[in-house]
Amino acid sequence: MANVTENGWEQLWLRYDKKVDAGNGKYFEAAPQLVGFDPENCVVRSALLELSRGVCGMLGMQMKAGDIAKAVAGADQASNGTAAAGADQAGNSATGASAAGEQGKTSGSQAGLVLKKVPEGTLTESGKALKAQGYALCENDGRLEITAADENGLLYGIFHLLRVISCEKSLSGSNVTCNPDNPLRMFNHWDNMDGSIERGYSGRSFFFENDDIVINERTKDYARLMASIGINGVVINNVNVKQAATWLITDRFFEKVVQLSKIFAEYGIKFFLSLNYAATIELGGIDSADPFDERVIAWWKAKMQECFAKIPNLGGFLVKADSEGRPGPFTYGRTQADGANMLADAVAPYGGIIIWRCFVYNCRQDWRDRKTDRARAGYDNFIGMDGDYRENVILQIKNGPMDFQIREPISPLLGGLKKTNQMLEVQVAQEYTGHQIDVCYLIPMFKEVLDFHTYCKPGADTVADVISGRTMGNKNTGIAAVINTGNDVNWTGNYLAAANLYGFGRLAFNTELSAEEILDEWIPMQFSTDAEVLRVVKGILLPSRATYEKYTSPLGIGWMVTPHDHYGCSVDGYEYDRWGTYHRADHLGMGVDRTDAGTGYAQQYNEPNASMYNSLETCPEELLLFFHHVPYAHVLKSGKTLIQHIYDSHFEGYKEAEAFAAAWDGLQGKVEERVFDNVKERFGRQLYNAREWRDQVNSYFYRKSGIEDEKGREIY
Ligand code: GCV
Repeated sequence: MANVTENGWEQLWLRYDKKVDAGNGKYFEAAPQLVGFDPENCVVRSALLELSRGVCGMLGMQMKAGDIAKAVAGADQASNGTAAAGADQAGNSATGASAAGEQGKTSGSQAGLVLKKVPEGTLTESGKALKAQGYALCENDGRLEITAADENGLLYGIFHLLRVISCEKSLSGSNVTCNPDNPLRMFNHWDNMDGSIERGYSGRSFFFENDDIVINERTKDYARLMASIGINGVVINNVNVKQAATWLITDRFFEKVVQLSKIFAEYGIKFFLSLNYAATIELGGIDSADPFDERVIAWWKAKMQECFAKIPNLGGFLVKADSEGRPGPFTYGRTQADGANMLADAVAPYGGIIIWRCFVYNCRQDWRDRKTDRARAGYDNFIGMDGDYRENVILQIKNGPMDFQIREPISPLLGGLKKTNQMLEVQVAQEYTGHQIDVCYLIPMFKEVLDFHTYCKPGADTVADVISGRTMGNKNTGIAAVINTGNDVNWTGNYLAAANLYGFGRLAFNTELSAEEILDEWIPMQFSTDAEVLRVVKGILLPSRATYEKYTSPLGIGWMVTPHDHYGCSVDGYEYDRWGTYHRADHLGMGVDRTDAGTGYAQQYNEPNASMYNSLETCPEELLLFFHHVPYAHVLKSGKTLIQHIYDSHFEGYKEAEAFAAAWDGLQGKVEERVFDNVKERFGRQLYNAREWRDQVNSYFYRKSGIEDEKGREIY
């Protein structure tokens, strides 16, 4: 069961240890036939090598690297008669394929594995049209065929096949077509060049150390992990681009940037960098970053020409402007569209895109006037320019209007913007959701976001519709997550946090997957196919978000975390409100009035959402305190008063966390010892944290309200 490689890090769900063969070995007795794919293509080669590695590890079908080279060579001769690339050079894995076979044939009767390229739009066996980066996997009479319109599709098809083997399921009778729902499926790293990670909870960066770029075998394993879940774009550096990171677009780092981006290219992943909007000042020696200044425009044009000429796999750039101290166009009296478009024009000749974040707000606002509302900022700063953005600009919008709280309404910009490319940003890194100490499976939350009806267009109005391009018919759209990885042996600090890493990628590819289906894949791949392990881990993960919510901030109010660190309870701790009034709690009630009578935020939604949130009667209760200031005696639909709900949910949340820890204890001996110990140790810390939250929140509101707990429990 060993899964720590000799290099010192794990393979997570790509561990490829020995599995029970559910009758799949027969597809790999002969070398796979390549039809239409260029065997010299680096992504094709990665796919074949992954196949060989997986089949060898899981089914024990030995084959030397030379044999896959033969397979590649055979295919190459059959398709275009040129010499093949030596797979030996590309890796040293073994493969289940045994001989070159009759390459290029597509005869329906031939058993084995066929990897076939077809034009986009081709109808698959299951009657669907193949899209870019999609694949079909089909089995008939011992012949298994992966059909794809491009190399990414082939790679994802191979990973699908390996997933099935890893879960000890049969490939026989397979007939699926999997097209990606989102064109762009990205991870954003908040890694700094000194090796630290902003909001990182699993060690240091594996991309950077001592203001330099790190490239090693782990980089490749990272790319494999990403490709295995369908990720096709990665931003390697923090959106807060400071000091050395500003120089990533200069000769000082180009050589290593290129090396890194080539590794990504081998796995079909576009390479992105975060940009410092003020680079004209910091690098260019120009005294301005005004997007209308000709010197600024010319500098960026030349810089982008240089970047795209030097970095072959560059997809574009991510920009955080005018937020939390970062520079931006506001300094020059320009709009966010002015800034984004100036950069978009500079990258357009090279097919580049600019992903512009909508996390723009004034963190120095004075909250005491009760009208000021950070939640309003994203919409107020962007909605007026809807339709003014270039085609190669995508606005990246956090799921909620504030900042990745355990419960927030969906940002009204999503589906509020009707003529602008949009991308959803979620946070897999557990900044506000337990720092990868507390268990918190986030996929149920992401599903809620994707399923939300924005009412922007009849029949195609969910967030999933908007970001997939279905609403507007646009193609520069997608989904991004702030990643939760670091250089810890297990990548994510807590082993259970890898469920969020895996789950995000799978969900980004297929937004229809349920949170449970994702676990049904991930648990057998990463831990064990033992039914008890599956039952217990699912029993912990599926309700874990609800549990975390119960023992932290109630009914959508959010925050109440320690300032800056964002772990642990501090009821008045919201760092951008130094008067401690964010939650508006007094002796009578609590909650922020965001109705017409309050900050007016509810009006930012399309109808009927605006009215729904505006009214106390129709506002969903899980968001009650986000939208309304409510007396403690207010009776909820459950029949409980608000204050009793606070007490009860906090006691319940703690008890549930205790039950998770006990359930995990039952897995001793069923999962590897270091996995068991790691999660057990985290549960110990989670219980301490949950108890602190429970007691601090309950005491705070008991003292404010003076209302006793009906159940007479100990509240101080
Ligand atoms: C990268 C929050 C986080 C910051 C983060 C910021 C952002 O404010 O606390 O660490 O900065 O969001 O998303 O830009």
